[in-house]
Amino acid sequence: MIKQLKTVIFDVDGTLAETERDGHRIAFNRAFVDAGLDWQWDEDVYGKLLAVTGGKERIRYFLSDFYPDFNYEGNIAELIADLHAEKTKHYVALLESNAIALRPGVSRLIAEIREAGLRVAIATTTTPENVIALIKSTLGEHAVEWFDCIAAGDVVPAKKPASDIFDYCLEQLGLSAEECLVFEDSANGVISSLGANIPTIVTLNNYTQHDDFSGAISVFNHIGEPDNPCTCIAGVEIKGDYITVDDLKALHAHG
Ligand code: XBP
Ligand code: MG
Repeated sequence: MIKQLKTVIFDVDGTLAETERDGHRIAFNRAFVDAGLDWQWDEDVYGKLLAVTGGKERIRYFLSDFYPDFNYEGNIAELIADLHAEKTKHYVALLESNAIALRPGVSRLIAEIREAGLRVAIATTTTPENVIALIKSTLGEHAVEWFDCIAAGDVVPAKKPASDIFDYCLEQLGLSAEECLVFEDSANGVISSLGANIPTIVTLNNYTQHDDFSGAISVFNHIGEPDNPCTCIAGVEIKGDYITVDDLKALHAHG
């Protein structure tokens, strides 16, 4: 028998908001300028770098695959850690200036999930401070308390596409995979959530539109609003123009 849906787990970057292009990328570039480095990641390069999740891991990937001639006398792990810490400060400052809005339908659907007596949680690769700053700047100062679990960053050894962060989230929630539903935006995210056996819906974005979402229940362009309809790109369709809690329950039953 299919288990009842209890909790909807949201990825953060690219799913709740367009944080990659407008947030993380800008923050990395500001940290590079501060450090006197001439690296600047344009939108195209950043799209390629997104193959690797995790900011520190992404800088390391840039150096190994895009800038192998970079010559550094000091300790490279320390340089990466310092750059990442500065980048996080810039990113949080960007959010605090309200530079980034939630994607269509996110705020409405989270409110409806809670009103329906279901719960919400987060599973992300980014740092807890980044998640908290995004939630506060978009949903309100106390909205962090709405989430039963905020599973984030280095709390697990292996980042997405490993399933560790979703496994950890389920453990914290005390729920089985079939009692949850995930929203993801990327192939790495879907590999991770499906690796934890959690039924998954995709809301893709410009960076992830050509990703392989095999195994996802449905792929939409976004969650949708009454005045901003969503489109189902693949998989199980919904009845209306935007995703509701009833749709989530129906989609979950296909998982
Ligand atoms: C998010 C990421 C993160 C952010 C940067 O992936 O890949 O690396 O780009 O975050 P997902 P940090 O949406 O799949 O969780 O710099 O804080 O690591
Ligand atoms: Mg994402």
